[in-house]
Amino acid sequence: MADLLRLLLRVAEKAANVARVCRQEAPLFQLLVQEKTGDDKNKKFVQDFKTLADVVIQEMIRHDVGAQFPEMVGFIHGEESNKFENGLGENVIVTVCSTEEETAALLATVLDGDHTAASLLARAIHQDPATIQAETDGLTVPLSPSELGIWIDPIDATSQYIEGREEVLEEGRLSPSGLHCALVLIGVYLRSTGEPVMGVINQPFNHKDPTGGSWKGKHFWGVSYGGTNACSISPPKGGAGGRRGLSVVLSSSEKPVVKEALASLCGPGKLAYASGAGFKVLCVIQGLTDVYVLSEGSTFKWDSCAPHALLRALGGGVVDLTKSLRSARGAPAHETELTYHQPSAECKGADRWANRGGLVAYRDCSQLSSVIGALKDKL
Ligand code: 2IP
Ligand code: CA
Repeated sequence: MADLLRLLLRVAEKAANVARVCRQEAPLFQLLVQEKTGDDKNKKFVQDFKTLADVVIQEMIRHDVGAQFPEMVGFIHGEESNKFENGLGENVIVTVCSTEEETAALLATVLDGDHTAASLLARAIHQDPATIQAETDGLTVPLSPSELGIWIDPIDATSQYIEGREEVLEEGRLSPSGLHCALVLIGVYLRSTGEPVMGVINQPFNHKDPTGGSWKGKHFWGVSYGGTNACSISPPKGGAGGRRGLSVVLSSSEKPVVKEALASLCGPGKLAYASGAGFKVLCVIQGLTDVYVLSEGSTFKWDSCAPHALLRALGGGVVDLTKSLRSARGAPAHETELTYHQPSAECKGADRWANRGGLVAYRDCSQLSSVIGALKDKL
């Protein structure tokens, strides 16, 4: 497990590099942002480029993990399909080839022959990332790769990534939107039960290097299985809300009835809104807020798996909101914690992997109970 964790930290850092390169290198950045002014055909092409950046990152992770752990091939899933239709209506399977030149040539076919952009992207994909320091020595978990599956979200909060507003993060303060909300999420689950056992989160745009002005990232990881719980960050101080009162983060598009019920539970100034599903869970992990509530089925397994594993390592979790409300109303008890191994049979396409009942992400069980109690008669 420690080997897998080290590999995931490395590939997440490579993914973060690709995300940074797409904003730093002018020919790629142009492709990312010209959507606003382009005509329809151009819009379609740029839309494709955003998807391409995601697909390339996902395939790179799949390639590197599959190379070191062949037992995991076939169990590495992500948001995107690698069957890619370019702006000219041609179908191309995007993969990472064995050499940078081959990858560049393949990418050029989906980038309308733009060899400059294709070469820049290929270089970032094949580059070795900076060494990631992680205190993983002595971490032993009795699981083998053949028991595990992976969910990848190459870039969560894509809209914030594209918009690219730069914020200076303040210690201990939740900053609701901006480039820092974009995250690379890699979650590992147990194939037999679907429980999330390991998560890596890379925040490619955490702060700017004061000397060179280039963006620097930050990474977080957690492992939780059996009696072993380990996390790169320590549980936040202050325990279960106590005197400071409960704080909650929501999507700005949350239903008014949920906003109102939680506003009266938390009191003034304790309700925050932020972008990015992964980022909101990260805010709970970091103790910037206590709970993240979402009443819609608008997140997916790739959004929640990685940060869920970190929350479990800290003693918290992520539950299905609808199931939790049902059991609070007296329905027979069922497992409410989200799992990652089974699709919803009654749905099609990406919806099969949606967290359909909404969710609550928490660090502390008593805070989860307060939230469920406040919403029990409202939804
Ligand atoms: C999105 C992204 C959105 C989030 C949505 C996710 O993933 O994180 O920000 O909505 O649930 O699926 P909101 O910000 O309202 O919480 P992606 O950017 O990868 O599509
Ligand atoms: Ca996402």
